[in-house]
Formats: sequence, structure tokens, C-alpha cells
Amino acid sequence: MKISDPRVLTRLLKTYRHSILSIALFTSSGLSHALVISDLYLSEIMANPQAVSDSNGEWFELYNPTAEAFSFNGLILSDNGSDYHLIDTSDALTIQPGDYFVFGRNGDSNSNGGYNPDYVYDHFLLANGDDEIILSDLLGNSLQISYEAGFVSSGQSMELTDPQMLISDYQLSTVFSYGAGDFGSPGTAGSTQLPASAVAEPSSIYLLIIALGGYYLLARNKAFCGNRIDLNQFGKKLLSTKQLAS
Ligand SMILES: [Ca+2]
Ligand SMILES: [Ca+2]
Ligand SMILES: [Ca+2]
Repeated sequence: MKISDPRVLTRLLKTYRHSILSIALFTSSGLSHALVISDLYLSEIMANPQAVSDSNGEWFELYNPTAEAFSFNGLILSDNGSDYHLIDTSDALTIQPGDYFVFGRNGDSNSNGGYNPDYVYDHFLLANGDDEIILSDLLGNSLQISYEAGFVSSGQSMELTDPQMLISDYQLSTVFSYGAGDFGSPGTAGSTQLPASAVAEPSSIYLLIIALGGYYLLARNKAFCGNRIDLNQFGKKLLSTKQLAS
């Protein structure tokens, strides 16, 4: 049986498609996942600028602690009230590993207090009392924070100091100022450098390719007998390969 024959390959894939799919799905669900919005951190919030009006100067910042780039396109920005904004652009809108990304209400640095947002939204306000920031995808993954009255201060952002992202992990910005004089570090680390998270794990499609590649190599090693894997013969082959290597 020649594995290079397309008919043989098709037959092999048909025979073992359930096993291949099971391996890929099991591995992707149990051991790894593609990067999702909840893998990022909501690293800084400016809900009450002092140098300019709230409608011009509100912004918030995300940090990517992983080793993979992430695209915001297609996500929804909302709160528990009526704020709602679908991120839908022709740009990839990507945050790189170890980088910061600023969402702002006004893109003009001459009137927004003096910072440069990576993305400008509308129909979304940051209240100075209690409010929520919720970034979510259609699969139910979300990154969110809910703050109460007293959390927001005039002219100073709140910056994240710990990856747990509890409300108590945010502190008032007092060190760095930007543009027109408000305190905060839009687009940069600020007074705390957040740690990198574990290296992002491979996505499901990557694992599926590996699984398919594994079966192809098995077949190429002639460990197949007829239309089924001869485990005895395959085990002997593995053993002899191991003995050769040692
Ligand atoms: Ca506000
Ligand atoms: Ca709101
Ligand atoms: Ca910052």
C-alpha cells in the first residue's frame, strides 16, 4: 500500500477521522486554548479627566501579558446599562505580546488631554460613580471590571498592580503625568510593570495539524497492516528506534 496514493490517504483519513478529531478536541479542550480576550489585563482606567472634559478625555488601557498577538476586531464593548459599541473595522486592531493598547473616547490629542489612542470608540461612557467595562466576544469570553463610587478620582487614572485584576489591585496614578497634565500612563507601563503570563499555548488547528502529521508519519513508517494499525509491529518499531538512539 503506497501512502502517496491519494486514494489510500483518503481511506486512512476516513478510517481514523474520529480518532484524529478526538485527539485534537481533547487536547484543545483539556490542555490548551487559543488566545481569548480574558487572557489580557485591563491595565489602566481614566474615567474622570481634569484637564479636559469627560466626553473628550476618557480612556482605558489593556495589556497583553502573553506571547501571542491578539486582535480586538469583532469584540463588543459594553456595560451593565445601555452602553454598547461593536468593534468593527477594516484594521486588524492588534495588540502585540508585552504591549499596551489604549481605547479612547476622542482621537484628537489636541483636545483629549494629550494622548494617542490606538482605537476610538463611541456610545460608551465611563461614569465617575459606579460603572462597568466589559469587553466580550460572541463565544462568551469576556474581560471585565466593575467599580463602585469612590474608585474614580479627578485627574488621576487607576492603574493595575496585580494580574489577579481584583478591584483592590488598582491604585491611583501619582507618578507619571501626560499631555495636558493629568496623571496616568496611556500606552506605557506606568509605575508597575505587569508580569508576563505563561507562554500562550497552541491553538486547536495547530494541534489538529500535528495529529494529522502524526498519522501521516505512522503510515510512512509502514506500521500499517491493511486498513488498521498493527500496534505490535508499531511498538517493535518504536523500541528499535529508541534502542538505536540510546
Ligand atoms: Ca467619566
Ligand atoms: Ca458606562
Ligand atoms: Ca499604562
